[in-house]
Amino acid sequence: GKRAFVAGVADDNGFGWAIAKSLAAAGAEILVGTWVPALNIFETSLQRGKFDESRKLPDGSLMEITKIYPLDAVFDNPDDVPEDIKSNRRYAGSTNWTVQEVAESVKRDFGSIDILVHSLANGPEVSKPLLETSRNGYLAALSASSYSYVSLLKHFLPLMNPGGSSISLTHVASERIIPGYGGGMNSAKAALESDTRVLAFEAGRKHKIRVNTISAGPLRSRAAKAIGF
Ligand code: ZID
Repeated sequence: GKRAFVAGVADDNGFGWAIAKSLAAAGAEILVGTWVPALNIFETSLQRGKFDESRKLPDGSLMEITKIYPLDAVFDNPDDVPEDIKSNRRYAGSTNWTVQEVAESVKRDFGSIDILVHSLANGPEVSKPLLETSRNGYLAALSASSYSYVSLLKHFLPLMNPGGSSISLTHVASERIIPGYGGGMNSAKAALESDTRVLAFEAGRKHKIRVNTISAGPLRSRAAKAIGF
């Protein structure tokens, strides 16, 4: 069977959860990466059976998540983590959650994966029009929503089996004006799409790994509700 690492699952409402379920239904083993500040509530809800109804697979069995890794995809290694995050109460309880450390942990625990899913985005100023977006807000959107994919793929490639596949989720706002999707998120998705072409070329040649991004239709996920969709 195949093994998948799905980054960006913190409840049962988003694309990451749905993709994990489809992969589980097709027989894949599921590992997830959960944003550190959301880890506690996700693990607790899962343990208490809150997601049992939505864990149901077509054959009646429940999706098993073999392991949940804390992850913050805006940091590549411990040297990148600023003091205020290190000492933040929501982060202090977890360890090894930078991208490089998560890849190392997965390698140590399982050796290899076949499928990498990037289902995460964040734009702190998403509700601001581009004309009112700060430099920091814009760069943070790119860091969390675009470079996070470059970084994940870079660090997971060495443990991906040849013939494997990687996907991310993009947004039509990369090519059309979508008022309300501000803060540089349009730019972040345009970067994600352009990077997908380059990464497909590079990872395809070097490691025989496919790289794609899917421009899905709207889904009332937590992230979508937060921006009023
Ligand atoms: P979600 O909240 O389930 O997933 C986002 C996840 O990212 C959450 O679990 C966060 O905890 C996690 N996260 C945030 N920051 C970090 C970080 N630094 N490190 C690790 N994890 C982090 O929401 P979702 O399912 O909507 O989002 C998944 C992907 O789908 C994202 O890339 C979205 O941009 C993308 N996407 C979603 C929608 C949608 O409808 N929900 C659309 C397009 C793309 C969309 O809104 N027409 C109109 C609208 C749309 C599509 C078409």
